[in-house]
Amino acid sequence: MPTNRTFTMIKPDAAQDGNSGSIIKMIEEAGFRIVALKRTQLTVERAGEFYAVHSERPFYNDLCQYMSSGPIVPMILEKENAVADFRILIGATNPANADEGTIRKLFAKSIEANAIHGSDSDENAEIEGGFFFAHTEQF
Ligand code: RTP
Ligand code: MG
Repeated sequence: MPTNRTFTMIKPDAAQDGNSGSIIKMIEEAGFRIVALKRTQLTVERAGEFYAVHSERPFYNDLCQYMSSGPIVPMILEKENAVADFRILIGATNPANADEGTIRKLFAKSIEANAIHGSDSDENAEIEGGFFFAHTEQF
């Protein structure tokens, strides 16, 4: 089967709590290959751009504040069926509904501070990866 790519970022709550290493270990043990990785911080404007699809939602302003509140760890990942399998690995948006053993069940604090992002389609994975990484940074 061909591999494809997804995009993820460890969100400020998990990065601040020192959980990046544990989360990256879970990602690699689940069979994802890291294609690109860095630690960086979004401005509130860049967070707004990344989550522009949610600009009409009531939680948008809070989300942009939260996502710019501290360092994040964006990554591009590769695996067979990467987008769908990664959504299973991270679990439901609200950690109260996340399955046992998922990253959000283990590390998320709330529906907003939910530890990690995962792209929802191949098309968005490409766009989101390009938001953080030049092609010369993807191996
Ligand atoms: P993500 O895009 O971050 O992987 O999360 P998702 O697909 O599971 O959830 P989505 O609906 O795309 O929402 C994006 C992020 O917005 C925050 N959120 N807050 N307060 C709320 O009701 C609420 N709902 C969503 C979360 O950080 C969510 O991951
Ligand atoms: Mg989403």
